Amino acid sequence: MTIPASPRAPPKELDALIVGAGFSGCYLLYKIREELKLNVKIFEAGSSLGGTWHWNCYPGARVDCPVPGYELSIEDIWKNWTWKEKYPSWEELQEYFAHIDQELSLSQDCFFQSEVVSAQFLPEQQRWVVATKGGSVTFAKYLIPAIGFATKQYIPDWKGLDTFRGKIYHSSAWPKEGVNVKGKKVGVIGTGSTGVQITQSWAKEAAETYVFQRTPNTSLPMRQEKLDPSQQKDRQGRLELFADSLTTFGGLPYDNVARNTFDDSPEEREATYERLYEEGGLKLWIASYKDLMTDDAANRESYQFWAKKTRARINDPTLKDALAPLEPLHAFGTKRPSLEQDYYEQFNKPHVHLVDIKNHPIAELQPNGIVTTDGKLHEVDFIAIATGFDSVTGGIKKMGIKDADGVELSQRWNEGIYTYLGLMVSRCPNMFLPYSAHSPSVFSNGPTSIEVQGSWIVQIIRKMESQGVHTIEPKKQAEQAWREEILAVANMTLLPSTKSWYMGSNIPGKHVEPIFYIGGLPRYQQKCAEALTSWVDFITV
Ligand code: N01
Repeated sequence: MTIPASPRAPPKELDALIVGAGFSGCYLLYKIREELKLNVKIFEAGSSLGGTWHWNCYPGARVDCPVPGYELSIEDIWKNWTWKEKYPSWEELQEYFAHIDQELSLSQDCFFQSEVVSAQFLPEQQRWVVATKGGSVTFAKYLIPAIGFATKQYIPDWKGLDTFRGKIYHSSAWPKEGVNVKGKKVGVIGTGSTGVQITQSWAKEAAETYVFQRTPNTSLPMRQEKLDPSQQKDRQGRLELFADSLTTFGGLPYDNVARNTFDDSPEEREATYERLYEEGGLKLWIASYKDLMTDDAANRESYQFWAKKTRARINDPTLKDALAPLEPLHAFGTKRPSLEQDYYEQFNKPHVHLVDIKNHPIAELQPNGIVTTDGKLHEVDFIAIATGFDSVTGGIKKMGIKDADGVELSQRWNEGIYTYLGLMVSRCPNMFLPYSAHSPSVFSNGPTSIEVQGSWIVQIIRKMESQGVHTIEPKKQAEQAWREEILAVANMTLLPSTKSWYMGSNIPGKHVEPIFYIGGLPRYQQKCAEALTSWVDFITV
């Protein structure tokens, strides 16, 4: 689905300006337009709805949360939509966004290929002034950067990067028409969720596949299923699924085992792990014992179960140790496990090679390949860069947000992120940040937490409009309290012990701290509800 760039000029004045047309942008456009009747538009850098699913169209890209469930709960969308696979591919998700557009007529209020490059709050005018790359300037009372966590790619500064003569792509800037690697030599750099998915696809087509691994992924079996359309017609069932998802830690239609690991006997534990592993998806992580992420020994138990299962799928003893070592290299789940279908089996093929860049990092790129510090040249025609993102703060910086004092938000956050509920920021009046820092976003089913946050934003704007409030911003002490909650909850977990994008430690020089809220969706909703009952945490004008 590609909607041509709109020839219309962006409006000069708006009530609300949303940046980004992913799940949160679409949800908020619809709700603000239909329920609040405000003049609201989306500015989107891409050429269609979809957000992350517009950009991430690399081979094998698919979601790791199941459907039905990974979707908006707006009935006008799901009543006429049938999912084909339990874990939809990017192609199916793009079709889904085209369907959303058809049902809710969203693109009429979108300005595509309109990348926002600056946004500043003007105190005298009590509104935001927003500029796009194309040179347009728009004033808006409310600003909603709905830009997700993965807007800013991370590409390491490898020597010789621009000398490579083959084709090279970052995963989130993949050509829509695809890349034909049949008979070619390919390299995949990075083994996060993206690298695993690309490897799994490319290894089936390319003549030689080189996978450059620094840290092995703890990938879990996806257990993909074709879905039966008739089972998606149960209206009551769907309503219950959405309602149930709001009650679980991760916004998914299941929760964790309500016991600690060592409450069970070794046999009971084995049976539990076995069941979760067989059910597939992220369950061995998210639906496991409740102390998995807080207790070292408990975490180790589940890791060792995973390693045993995974090693059994790999033929070569050296590869067993490289892909699934007996001893964990980091606590299980503190780096996001990818979902795989036959990732490990690829390494049993003679044309698939694992390159250890932990011990021999990439030294440089040359015109015909990648050289590692042991002096080896790995000749390749195509390279997939799957090194991830400068999550959240990279995107905020790229958007050039300046507060009421003219200070860049990214600069304010250089030594630590401060938000109120992961939704608002002091000195940034009337700005709301869905699916951003300090929110449950990446530790939850995306659309579920987006709706929790989105409906909070709609409620607060409604209250402002009905009470004639011009501006609202959180007090500094309210921000401080939320930061303390973020840190306290994260410090109860094993998360800070690992270098990962959850902690910002994947980017050289970035401030290391927990970027997201890991206290679970029910507690988060309670905090959001409390904030709406009184205005004590806000400064209003
Ligand atoms: O990025 P990552 P990603 N030299 O940061 C390696 C979502 N997502 O794009 O672990 C060599 O996880 C790095 O190594 P190490 C999902 O939430 C979802 O894969 O730092 N290698 C790592 O292996 C996911 O978690 C899906 O040692 C370097 C990799 O690059 C998030 O997006 C699919 C390096 C980066 O992994 C990000 O995933 C895809 C260097 N200088 C993405 N720097 C779904 O399935 C980094 N690496 C829904």
